[in-house]
Amino acid sequence: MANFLAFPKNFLWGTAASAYQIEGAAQEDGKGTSIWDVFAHQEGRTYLGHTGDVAVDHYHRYAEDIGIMRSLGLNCYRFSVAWTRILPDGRGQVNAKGLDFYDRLVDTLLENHIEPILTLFHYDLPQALQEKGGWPSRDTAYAFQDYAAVLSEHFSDRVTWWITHNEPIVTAMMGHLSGEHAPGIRDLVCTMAATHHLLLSHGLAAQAIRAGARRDLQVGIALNLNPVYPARDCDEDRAAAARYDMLLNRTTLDPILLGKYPQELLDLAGPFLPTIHPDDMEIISTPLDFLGVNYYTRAVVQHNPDVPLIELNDVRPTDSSYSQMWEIYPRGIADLVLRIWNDYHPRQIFLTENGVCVPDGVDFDGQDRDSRRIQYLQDHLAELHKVFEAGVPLIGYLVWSLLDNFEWALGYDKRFGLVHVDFQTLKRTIKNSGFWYRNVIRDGGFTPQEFYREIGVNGDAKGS
Ligand code: GCO
Repeated sequence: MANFLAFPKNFLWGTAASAYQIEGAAQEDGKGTSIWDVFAHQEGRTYLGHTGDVAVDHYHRYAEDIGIMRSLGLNCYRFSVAWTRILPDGRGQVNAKGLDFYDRLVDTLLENHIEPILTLFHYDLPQALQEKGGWPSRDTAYAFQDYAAVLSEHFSDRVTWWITHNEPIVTAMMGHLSGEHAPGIRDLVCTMAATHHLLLSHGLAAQAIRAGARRDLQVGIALNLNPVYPARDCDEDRAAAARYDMLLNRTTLDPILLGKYPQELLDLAGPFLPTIHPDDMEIISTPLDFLGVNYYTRAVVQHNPDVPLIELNDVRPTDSSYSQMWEIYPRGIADLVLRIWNDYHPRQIFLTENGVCVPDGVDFDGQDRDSRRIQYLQDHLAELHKVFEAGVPLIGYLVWSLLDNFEWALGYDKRFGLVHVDFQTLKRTIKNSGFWYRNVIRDGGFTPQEFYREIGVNGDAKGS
């Protein structure tokens, strides 16, 4: 029989979410308009024109949702603050009703012994700042610094855990290069400028959060990182993998943890970077208490001289398993965390997102039998357990997400929740994965089991 995999007593077990994806109440209590409010309403931007206007109505149902968290035994919960609820135009006058909502949220979490983990920015930039240039403009970084000071001043008496940005490379790339996310720009110069200013704003905010704090805080950032593997065992593909790793991972890791951009990035895209001021790299590399890692999948790439600039393309291994969005590759989480530890030695590592979208729904008897999700979470946690054994200071794990929610351009078509949400009635139903996670938290670990085994086209059982 397999062994019980035990996690430390003080391990942080929780879930993660973001404001626009769950709150709804897009026009309520003095909230300003964000770039996602605008973008989702533009024709053709999201699946079937879905928007976050109502989302899963967490703004009104937060108490019910915290009740669910408590019933699952979560000891922490990561959420993001909508900048436009606090400062409707991005800067200037503070909207007291916006602070009130997050006061109610934070206080109710604490009453239920759930540690709040506050993310300052999860893609929903105030539209007023977009109109002044958005992230490609350096001024936005200073506006973010002021916003961080307001939040720290108000919440640092109760909130210990702070995350400046969620996945800045996604904001830069999907918002400014592929245009799949708000603000829907497609321009390399804007992308590089956004990258630098997002990083700068991270450092400025980290400093502002600590400066306004009334006690010791834990300040970090959440990066989406994908370990990159060569498609074939040859020098060209290995070089392509190193190049892609540099773009996806080192573009943010190196400045934040080493205080410099990778030389290869400067060689490749240097002319597209904005002016870097003398102190910028020092600000960007302000020491952090933890590094947040969001992991979902790996990348596999091959050399391709026909692709401009990067000369590579990604491939989908045929002998693997897939969710509705990505390859399922549990080993990647251990490879990634070990690599980050070896190359960068952050003080602590926090797994700030991991999860999967698979088709699931409520059966006739009211159960949601999402065994593929349970298998995914179990296999990733089992890999993470190895990382402990290697001595990496891993402090917590957050499932994306508690509730099914608005998956950006994919709208409500993709479900990531431990809790099913009927998007018509907004009824919440805990899925089997939610009950499984509750047991893991209660027991401080689990004995690996088989919940779901895929059958390949030739009828053989497939390993995950
Ligand atoms: C992101 C975000 C989340 C996503 C999640 C699933 O990765 O874009 O952090 O908002 O919903 O990662 O794709």
